[in-house]
Amino acid sequence: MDKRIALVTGATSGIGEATARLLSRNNFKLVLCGRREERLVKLSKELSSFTELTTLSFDVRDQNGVIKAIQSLPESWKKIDVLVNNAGNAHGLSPIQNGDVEDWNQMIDINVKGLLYVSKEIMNGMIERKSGHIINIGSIAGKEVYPNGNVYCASKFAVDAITKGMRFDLNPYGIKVTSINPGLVDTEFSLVRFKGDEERAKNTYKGLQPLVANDIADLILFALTRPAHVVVADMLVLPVAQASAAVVRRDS
Ligand code: NDP
Ligand code: 8X3
Repeated sequence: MDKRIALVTGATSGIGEATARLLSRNNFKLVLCGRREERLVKLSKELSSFTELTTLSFDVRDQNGVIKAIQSLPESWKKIDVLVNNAGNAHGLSPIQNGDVEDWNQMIDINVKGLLYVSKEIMNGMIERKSGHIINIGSIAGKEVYPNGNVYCASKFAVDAITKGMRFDLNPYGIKVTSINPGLVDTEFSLVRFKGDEERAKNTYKGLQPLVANDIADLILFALTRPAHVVVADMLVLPVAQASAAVVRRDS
């Protein structure tokens, strides 16, 4: 079987990087995306013994940059079979009345508008070919609001709504749409949320065994390898220690 081409956003770290590693060994050619170009180049070199790869460095917030980057793909890379919309982050964790408007803008621009810009560039090709698979990385924060989660939760609720919208609107074209919604995963996520404060980031996972990026990559591969007539629509995955967005059992 020919290898499918998968474009993974946020491949420079965490869930996206683990997904790139796993897909490279499982019959996918890869377009690795992220802003940190040196990481993309390093990862691409490392995985080149397993598959063909190319890289695109762009900021998902910049619609023109997104269009330019995706249109710059060589002809042989333009037929994207799989889009993993993974790029995203939380910025800050404060009561809404103390929220930083710049943090709000980042979360809405990256997690919501960025996902839309990338999808828009890729969906039309899938529609023409009447095939494709879009995997959106949501979150338990897109299913339940938790204290101080306010705008991050809103951005992930928006991802949930967009995923459901895609499922309706792309249904006539046979395009699969999957939503994967993790709980606590130990990546660079908390370091970004707490603006480089390593102590606070570490405390997020203190006293529990969180998920690791590879746990989510496994589910992405599972969803991508179901038979043609099956779509995994929506998965919620938590560490055993987590019962809900706000209820987590920690060893003292
Ligand atoms: P990481 O911080 O490890 O990775 C985030 C990725 O997103 C990086 O590769 C980063 O690349 C990319 N990214 C961020 N901003 C931009 C931007 N403006 N333009 C392009 N790429 C960008 O976190 P995770 O791996 O944990 O996060 C991946 C996804 O999983 C996110 O959507 C997150 O919301 C979601 N998630 C995470 C959970 C967790 O607990 N970790 C739980 C549930 C969902 P670069 O900086 O190089 O651009
Ligand atoms: C990341 C999980 O609980 O920190 O989306 O919001 S959480």
